[in-house]
Amino acid sequence: MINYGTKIDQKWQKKWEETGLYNFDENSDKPKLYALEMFSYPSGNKLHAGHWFNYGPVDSWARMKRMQGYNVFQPMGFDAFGLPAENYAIKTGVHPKDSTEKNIETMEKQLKAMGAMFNWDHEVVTCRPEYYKWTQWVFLKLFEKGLAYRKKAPVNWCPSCNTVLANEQVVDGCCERCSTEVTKKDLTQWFLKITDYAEELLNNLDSLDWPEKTKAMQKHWIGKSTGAEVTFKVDNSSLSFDVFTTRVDTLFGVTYVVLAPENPLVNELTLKEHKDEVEEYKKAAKKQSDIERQSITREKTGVFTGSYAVNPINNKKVPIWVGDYVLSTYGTGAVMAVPSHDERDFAFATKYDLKIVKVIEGGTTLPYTEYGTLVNSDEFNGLKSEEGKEAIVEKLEKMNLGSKKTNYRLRDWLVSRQRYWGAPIPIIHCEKCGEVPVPQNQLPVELPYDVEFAPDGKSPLAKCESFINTTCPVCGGKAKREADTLDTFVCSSWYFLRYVDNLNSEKAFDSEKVNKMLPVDMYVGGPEHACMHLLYARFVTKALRDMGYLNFDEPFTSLRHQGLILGPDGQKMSKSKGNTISPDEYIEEFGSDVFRMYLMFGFAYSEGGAWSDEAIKAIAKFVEKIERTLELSRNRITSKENIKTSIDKEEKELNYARHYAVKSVTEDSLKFQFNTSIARLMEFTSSLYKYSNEKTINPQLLKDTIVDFIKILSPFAPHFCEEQWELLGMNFSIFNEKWPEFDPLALVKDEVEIAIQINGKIKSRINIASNLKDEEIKIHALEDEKVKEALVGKDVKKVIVIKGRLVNIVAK
Ligand code: ANZ
Ligand code: ZN
Repeated sequence: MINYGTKIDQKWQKKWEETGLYNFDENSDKPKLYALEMFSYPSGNKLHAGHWFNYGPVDSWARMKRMQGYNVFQPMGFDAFGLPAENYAIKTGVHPKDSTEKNIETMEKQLKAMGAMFNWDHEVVTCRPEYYKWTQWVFLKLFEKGLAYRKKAPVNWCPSCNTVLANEQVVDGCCERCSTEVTKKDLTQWFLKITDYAEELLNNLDSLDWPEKTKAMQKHWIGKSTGAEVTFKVDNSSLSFDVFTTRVDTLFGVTYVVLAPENPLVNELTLKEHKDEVEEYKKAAKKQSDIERQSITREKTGVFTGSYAVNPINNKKVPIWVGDYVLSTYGTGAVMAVPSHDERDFAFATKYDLKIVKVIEGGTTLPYTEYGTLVNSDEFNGLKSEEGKEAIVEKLEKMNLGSKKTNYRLRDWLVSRQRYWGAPIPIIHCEKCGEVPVPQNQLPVELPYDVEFAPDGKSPLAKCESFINTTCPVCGGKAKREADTLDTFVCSSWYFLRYVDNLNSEKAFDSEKVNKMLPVDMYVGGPEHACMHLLYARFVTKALRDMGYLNFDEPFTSLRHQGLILGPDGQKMSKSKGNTISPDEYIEEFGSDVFRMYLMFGFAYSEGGAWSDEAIKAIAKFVEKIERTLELSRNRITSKENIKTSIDKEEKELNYARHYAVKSVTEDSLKFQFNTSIARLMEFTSSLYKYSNEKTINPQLLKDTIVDFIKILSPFAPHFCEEQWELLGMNFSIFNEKWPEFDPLALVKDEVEIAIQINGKIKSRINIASNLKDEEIKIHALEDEKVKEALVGKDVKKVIVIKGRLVNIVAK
């Protein structure tokens, strides 16, 4: 009889649900454990192998934690707003709300078939008004604190999605979603002031148990850089401008300055005879993306404005150029150029025949970009770079022409989207009162259903008269609603808070409840979220903390990333390549446990790899072997024949296998090393099988051992193990049992197995006490029956003992 598969799955899933086994008890006095997997996007493609790889192993981990005495909270929900549903609607005419709700229904069923301990009564769905009401509330709180603002700015525009993109959504100059090349557009947009938290977002990274690579990516994205701002006056003019430099020690080497083409000063500075050329250059620069402009390999270009600036440290006049390698969005949009010590400046100066003055002694060739000793720098000559920086800034400060300055690469988060399927931004524009927040008692600002959402670059909501026209909450006059919707990353920047208190209709969440349950103890999801979701969630947490709603600094204490499951051909799964694996068919055939165990055994969790049908079949065979073994063990335990009460060599071996497995499965699973955990369970199964076939057995020991065996297997094969637990005559549920602990003494082997070779070929194996001396081992080896037989007619020339493992006999 086969005791795994969908039938067993359903039996136990039903029982778990009926008995409310996994219901979260917020009043439990056990320590809390918040295990969270990144929620899914409800797509028409249903759950794929990647979802299972994300959710299954984490559920196993959480089950182990539950058995170790934790009060586990493991909620699930849907990140339901966003472009795919809208694009699907444009293609098929099915309204995003309808397709999304339908997809959620299917995916909920699939997720339930997984048999995870999800707390479904805490589910959140971000596109439902009862959720986005509070997303709007979060936005308004940020607005109140000056952390949400509107400004006209050159923004990233995807001409195919017809919407703006956050910097984080531009990958190598292309739209993260559709890979179309991103252009720049001047638009008035909403931003969240994540930059206010740049320093804390950077500093707290060190305290997090996160993958180092992810921390490094965030660090780089935040991009802290310490230097100085230096003021250059424009010669023969009252104008001046600041430059940001990380190398103020090279100030004497400045031979020209460069302004970004977008810098508003350019118009004022450019002399008549240079106007045409500069205008043309500006136009051309507009077409380039920031990424292209920063490319190291691209030839540096620029034009001269005709004006000069004065270097504050030595009063030398230097020409002012316009060049697109200077970005308007970084620092001050102006740089002091030091061709002798900067690659880009060197290339530029060489091309346009500008002066090059060496001011740092160190290397043999120019540009020399390392630190060194100052030369050609008047009173600062002889100082080391670091000292030079300090001394020069000090002098600039005295003249009021410079100071230390820290810059960040991080930009404010652009959150408005000109699309339909998102949470409306809860702001009303009044001619008299300006931007007026929608009062809290009028939330949610509901997303209207009947809207023409085909994208034409304008917000679909702007065309919906009944939505857009309203009255001003302050003066009662005619006003218009904000027509843009929020980036879906705003919805997901706080969902982990709402899970705890998802039914609250008075508040986004009860602070006391949330402070008790958070931070999330273990967060698991894809690494692609390093500089988006994970950064945004940290920012919103800190902002809400500063408003007094939360008492913790970081949302996710520990973070793990799952790897990617590839198609059988080793390629990324995709419909067009025809290499996708649909879990459903495998679940139908093997059930959830085999599928999950295959994923856990077949791949290193953080790495993933190529799918293999053979390997999943091997796991099914393994489960069958376990089943046979346990059946045999049960029969031996209940049979009154061939039993003993003593603890002999066989019992010691079994006991060793048991405690070794408990130890390694516990330790490896904690480290998310599920593949080695299952390998240990395989070894344990073999030991059990061997013992169950012994002539005489110790029934008590065997029973204790299979109790532990089923327990440590249960997180990996939850349905199967409930069944086996029942067959053993134990009480429901195994998941209320305590996780076994290992006995270190059982792991001290007092006997070891030694292989005996004759002329390099293994002839026999013997068990001997582990503390024997080499001479004693030799005697045991030579006395072995098989060895004696093999040595008949031969002379022993030499016996070599290799410590505790092997005896090699050389004989002729
Ligand atoms: C003079 C200098 C001399 C520089 C030298 C470097 C080496 P990070 O580390 O990324 O902060 N810079 C400043 N603003 C810029 C902008 N808007 N667009 C392009 N480049 C800009 O880099 C800071 C350095 O990048 C600054 O230091 C400035 O060049 C340049 F031997 O100033 B440096
Ligand atoms: Zn008004």
